[in-house]
Amino acid sequence: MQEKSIKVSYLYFSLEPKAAEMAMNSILNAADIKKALEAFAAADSFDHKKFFEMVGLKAKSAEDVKKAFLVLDADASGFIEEEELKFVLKGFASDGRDLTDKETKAFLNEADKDGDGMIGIEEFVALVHE
Ligand SMILES: [Ca+2]
Ligand SMILES: [Ca+2]
Repeated sequence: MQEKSIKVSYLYFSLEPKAAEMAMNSILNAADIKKALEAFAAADSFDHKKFFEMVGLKAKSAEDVKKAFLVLDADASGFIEEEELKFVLKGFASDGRDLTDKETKAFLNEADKDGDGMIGIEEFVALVHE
């Protein structure tokens, strides 16, 4: 199961590298995304609160945040799983870096309020607007 979700995310981002970026650019400003990705370019520097603020997602309505969630849920399972979270920056821009395991786990722990190991859509909206 775990292996399958890794493969799905990998395929999604390698075959359609621009699909997620294009969808995200319909919600957010590409220049803001670029700036935010540059701010967290160093490994283990990722801060989801500052990132969501910098890309402009925090200021968006719940409806727009849900649209962003659907882009990041690459396999359309209804959840952002740990393996999708690792590639979450590629959902904003195709050249976004992978999160480190440490960043991925910290991000998941912050977002996963019900403790099922995945980020549901309502958990994502709550996290972004936190
Ligand atoms: Ca998913
Ligand atoms: Ca959860």
